[in-house]
Formats: sequence, structure tokens, C-alpha cells
Amino acid sequence: MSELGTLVDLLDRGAFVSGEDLAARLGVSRTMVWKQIKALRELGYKISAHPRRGYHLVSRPDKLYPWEVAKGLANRLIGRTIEYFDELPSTNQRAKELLNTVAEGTVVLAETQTAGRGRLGRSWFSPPGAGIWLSIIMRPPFSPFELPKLNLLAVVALSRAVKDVLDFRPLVKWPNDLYYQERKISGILTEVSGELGRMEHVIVGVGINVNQRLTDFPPDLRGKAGSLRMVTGRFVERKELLRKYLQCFEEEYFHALEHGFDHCLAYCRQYTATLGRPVEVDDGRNIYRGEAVAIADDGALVIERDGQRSRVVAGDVQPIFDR
Ligand code: BT5
Repeated sequence: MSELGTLVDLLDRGAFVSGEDLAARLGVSRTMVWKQIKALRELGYKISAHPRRGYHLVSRPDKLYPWEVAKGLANRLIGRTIEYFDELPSTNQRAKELLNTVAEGTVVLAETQTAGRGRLGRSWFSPPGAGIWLSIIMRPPFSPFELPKLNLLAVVALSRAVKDVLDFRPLVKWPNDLYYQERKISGILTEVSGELGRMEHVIVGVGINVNQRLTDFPPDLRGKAGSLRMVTGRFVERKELLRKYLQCFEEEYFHALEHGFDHCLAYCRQYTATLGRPVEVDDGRNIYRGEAVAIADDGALVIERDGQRSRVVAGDVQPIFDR
């Protein structure tokens, strides 16, 4: 953990701690302690100071500082390094720049994105502090044909994490979204680099709407976007959810490495916002309507129309809800 993280922990023990004590525990001078306290205050920590008793942590800011997210996270791969930014154009873009210099499992996080990206050149609305905008850098030993399943794995992990932390289960909308009550809570953008037939790096970009109210969304999204707060009716602690997500992602990933994707696919079939529904498909060449009837073992979606079945491997599949 970083020095600042250690200092936060020392300050958060209920009672006041003297500057001398802090200096001894951190192995630094009292002047350095004072400088670090100042730095923490600038980061939004409220720390009270008493001339004789020392320092005491009053409150933490609602920020996803790496040491806050890493607290209690015992992962061996995902999130062992967290690159944190107050603002980025796009975490996927930044992850791409870092690809060759960081370890696998590195997470790039930003409090806000000014040019957040969706698929096919679409944009992703990422206001400051209201959501979790992150990218995970992976070097999976999979063939590119397995990419649709890795995409689903990222969605499954999030559905599980939300269920664990908030006790409701958002549904998997093939191929890359999480829905609850017909609103999009999260979207995933997976980008690959490598040569033909081989995936060198995969960047899994995840956007999670956490604390927005309906009116915080731009008008064009108000009919279809949702946040975790809109479901629970209360403020949601982002750090805890993010930590749980990184845990669930790691569990699902190692499970897939060792046993394949059956478990992940079974989850998608059980907790689905797509299967058994009329859908509108845009496969990049044609737009048509049909019914989503199955998720194949390779992660493709099977559509039935006029008694004929066809497979969609990539594209947009929009459930037609009766609103
Ligand atoms: C996605 O694309 O759903 C993938 C979104 C991935 C975002 C993450 S955030 C961290 C990382 N860094 C990035 O730059 N991106 C990733 P797609 O299926 O194409 O959906 C995009 C569409 O969703 C848009 O055209 C809007 O209609 C809608 N949309 C945009 N922002 C939204 C939001 N915050 N919540 C719900 N829907 C949104």
C-alpha cells in the first residue's frame, strides 16, 4: 500500500495519534508527517488536529483512490496495480497507451471521462464521481474466438458483485450490458490488440452507473439509462462495489482458465435480459426482428425468425420491451 494509504489507516483507529507516533510508525520525520497530512487534506480527507493529542481522521472523501480500493483486496492478478486519474478522455484509451509498460491485471480508473467510448464509435456518458469508469488490462491465453465469452464474463462478474453488495441482481443483456428493470446500468467495451489469430492484449472497459439520479442523465438517455442508486433509493458506496467487482472478475476469470466458460454461460442463460424476448438485431449488415432463443456454447446469440435460426456473434441486440 502507498505511504498515504498507510497514514490513512494509522489515523483511522478511533483515537487521536500524535505526530511523533506517526513519524515513528512510518519511519519518517515529523515534518514529513505534516506534509503528508496536508496532502491528504488536499485530497479531501477531513483530519482534525489537536496541539497535544495529535491527529484524528474525521471522514474520507468519496473518491476511488488506489489505497482505498486496494484495502482488503486479496487478488493475485486483477487490480494489484491501480492507475488512478481524476480525469481522462477515456480509460480504455489510457490503458492502450500503458499496454506494454504495466503488469497484466492493471486497472486504469478515472473519476470522470471527457470522451468515454461505447462500441462502434458511440459515446459513454461518464460524469465525475457518479459512476465507476475503469479498464482492466488482460493478456488472456484465449483465441480471439473466445472474446465474446470474455465480454460476457465481465458482465457476469458485475451482476454477481451487485447482488453481493446491494442484494439485487441486474440481468445480463447480450453481449455487453447489464440491465435492471429495462434500464441500462452498465456497459462493457472490450478492445483487442494482437496479430491475426492471437490476442496479445485485451482491454476490458467497464462503465457502471452508480449514484446518478434520473435527471442527472442527459435527456436522450433518460428513457433507457439507470443507476444503482435509482434502484436502491439510496447513495451507494463506490469503493466497496468496485472492490467486490475486482474480486468477482478474478474468480470468474480463473474459473474460466481452469474449467472453461460453462459456468459463466450458465449464469448468462439464467439471469438474462435477452433470452425469450422479441429483439431487434443489428448485425452490422442487416437490421431485423426475431426472438432471442439461446446463447450458444461459444457465446453467440441464437435468433429465431420465421422458424429459422441464425447466430449473431457481434452486434446490437435490443430487447423490445412493452413499455
Ligand atoms: C457500451 O457501448 O455500452 C460500452 C460502454 C463502455 C464504457 C466504459 S467506461 C470505461 C471504459 N472507457 C471507455 O472509454 N469506455 C469504457 P454501447 O453498447 O455502444 O452503448 C453505448 C450507448 O449507450 C450510447 O450510444 C448511449 O445510447 C448509451 N449510453 C451512453 N452513456 C450511458 C450511460 N452512462 N448509461 C447508460 N447508457 C449510456
